[in-house]
Amino acid sequence: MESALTARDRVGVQDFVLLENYTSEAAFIENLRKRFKENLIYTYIGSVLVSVNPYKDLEIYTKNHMERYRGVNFYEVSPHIYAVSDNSYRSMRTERKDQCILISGESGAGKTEASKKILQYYAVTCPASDQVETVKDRLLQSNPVLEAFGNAKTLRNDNSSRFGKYMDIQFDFKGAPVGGHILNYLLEKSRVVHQNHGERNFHIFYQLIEGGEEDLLRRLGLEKNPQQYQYLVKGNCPKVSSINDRSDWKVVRKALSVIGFNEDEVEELLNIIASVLHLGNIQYGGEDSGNAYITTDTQIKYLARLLGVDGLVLKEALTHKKIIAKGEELKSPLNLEQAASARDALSKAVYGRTFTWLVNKINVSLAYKDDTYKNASVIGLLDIYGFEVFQHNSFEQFCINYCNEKLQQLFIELTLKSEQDEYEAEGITWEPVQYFNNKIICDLVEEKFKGIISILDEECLRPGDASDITFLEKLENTVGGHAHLTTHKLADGKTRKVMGREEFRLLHYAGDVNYNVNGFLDKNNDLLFRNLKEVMCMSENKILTQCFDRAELKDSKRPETAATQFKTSLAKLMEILMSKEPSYVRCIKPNDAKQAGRFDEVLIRHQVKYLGLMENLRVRRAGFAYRRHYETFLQRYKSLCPETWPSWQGKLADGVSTLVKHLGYKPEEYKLGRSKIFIRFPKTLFATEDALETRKHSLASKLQSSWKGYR
Ligand code: AD9
Ligand code: MG
Repeated sequence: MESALTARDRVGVQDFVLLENYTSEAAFIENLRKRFKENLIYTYIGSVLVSVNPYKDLEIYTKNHMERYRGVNFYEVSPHIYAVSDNSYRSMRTERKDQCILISGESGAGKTEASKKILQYYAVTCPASDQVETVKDRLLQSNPVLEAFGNAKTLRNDNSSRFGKYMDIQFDFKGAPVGGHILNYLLEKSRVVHQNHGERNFHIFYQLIEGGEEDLLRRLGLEKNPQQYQYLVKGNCPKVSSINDRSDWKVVRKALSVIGFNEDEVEELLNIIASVLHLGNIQYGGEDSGNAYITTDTQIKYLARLLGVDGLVLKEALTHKKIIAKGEELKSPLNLEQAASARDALSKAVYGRTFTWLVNKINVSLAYKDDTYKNASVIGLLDIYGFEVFQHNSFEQFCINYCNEKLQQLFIELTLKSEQDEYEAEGITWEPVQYFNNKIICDLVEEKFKGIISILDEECLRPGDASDITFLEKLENTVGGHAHLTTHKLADGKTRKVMGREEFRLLHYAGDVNYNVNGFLDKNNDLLFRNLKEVMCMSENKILTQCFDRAELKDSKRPETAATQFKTSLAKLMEILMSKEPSYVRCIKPNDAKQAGRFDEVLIRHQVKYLGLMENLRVRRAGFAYRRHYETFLQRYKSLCPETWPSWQGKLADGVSTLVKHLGYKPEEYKLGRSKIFIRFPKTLFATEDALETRKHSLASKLQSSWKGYR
């Protein structure tokens, strides 16, 4: 049998708080590496779960595993996503407090897989009834549908979620799941019309083309070859070895019917998907005057039929722009470039709004119908894009990283608060911890009038010569002196070299990121010409009539900009999360090659940094490395003291006190709270663990020799 000491050498510690040298990043990474080698992908920092993507199927998600984690004490079994799931579930049940599980990490780190594992855990282990079975099925089946429409192959992940997702699972008083609700954030619409080399459009397009039955494709006017479609060829990557579009199509079709889509709705939905492909194939020619005209009439014919719109009106709208000035309608022709961008704007709007419609439709199907469930308890799952730093960072990265700043702020505040609360509840003096509060960066982005978003909106609304560059200049003039923002103009000699003229740099909590302002105004405006909106409002497609509301045409107010909408939805999300008790899953991607067994240290060190794990550990370890309820502690170690073995009859606190005195704990090594023992250093605990191991050994060998005597 391996001793506790050598086991620790081999597989590391299962909780980073037990690292002797807890401030050392090298020790942290070494511990991760040891465990990863042994296929131990999960490790705790206190109650936070750190998970490293194994890039292979491990036999740790079976029903037996689920049973093993059900109802057991969090720390008594090895770290697992099921332990976190179970812990949240039990806290919800016993403390009647809503929970949320926040999953973060960079693209490909395993967030979506983790959220699916949690959902499966609840589906299998929670009590059920007939009605609940339907809800469980729908909750599970919402995933393939949302992934088909919201995920795509990127360079980083073959199944990358291109939207943020927060999902509430609602439970009744018996603890059975009875409903759910999904909020979606910032779908990457630009992917509909353009993909980088080696990337694809959203899965659904390929699934439909590869998997769609012949009559269906004929009706939609589609050919069975993705290479025929302009919107699918940009990345030059029609096939992905890890993806089977044809079988995924079947899964999605079935999922749609489980969720409750009827045949008509599916037909309308597919009409829209096919229409986007036809829109992409619309081509323009240029008249001598420079005005654009459409050269591909077949597409218009299909579009008119599939969307139920007048072909001529659509044609006109794709080549002209209509504006209302002083109450009068003015129409002006578009040039080639403008026409192509109007067409793409329409495709993005149609796809983006259809996606939102889909989420709403799933929500209707997940909504609990019975009034008796009104007071349902909730566990929320947040699977949202992690911090992104690319070679070229644009408006999307700006929004995503802003979101991560907000989540980090929440995390720091809540972790510190929960530490503080625990010390207070246990009657132990709180020792203040120094930490970096990133509120200053959140304010820089979101403050009224002076924040980056406000400045961007102001430029978007300003008539005249407003451009991406004037936005940058305004940034320089307004927040140029800020400690967390630099531009080429403001940079000192050292940084100037690595900054472009069109960039601004934000000093995020996780590191510095340069953002290129090109396209910021357009993306933030996210405008669709009025006449294109009008055509969509006239559509006979029932989904589109819900997506494009006529009221929008009457409303002369400008719609909210993309960044402001995002800011508002994030503020709401923070409110939701604040009202719940959080648990955290921090996902790490081990290498860029999507390969099993490869532990790329440089890449991992980066993630440890921008997930704020060292800071997290420092806060958690500031006072005491280890804390346990008296009962748990006594149960585990009582055999080490003759007075507590085989059982302690008196008060638990007295039992623990007797035990640790017998073990020779020095007063500075521990503190006794109201219900828990706090141990300051890991070595104290290790010595106790080793003593336990030695005792087990000597018992085992005694037992063996006494058996020999009988033989
Ligand atoms: V993104 O920000 O949406 O691009 P995620 O969601 O963090 O990203 P995802 O969960 O999709 O990553 O994981 C990427 C791939 O890693 C999966 O498709 C699996 O092939 C692989 N993976 C992730 N987690 C596990 C796991 N626990 N076991 C086995 C895994 N494979
Ligand atoms: Mg994902």
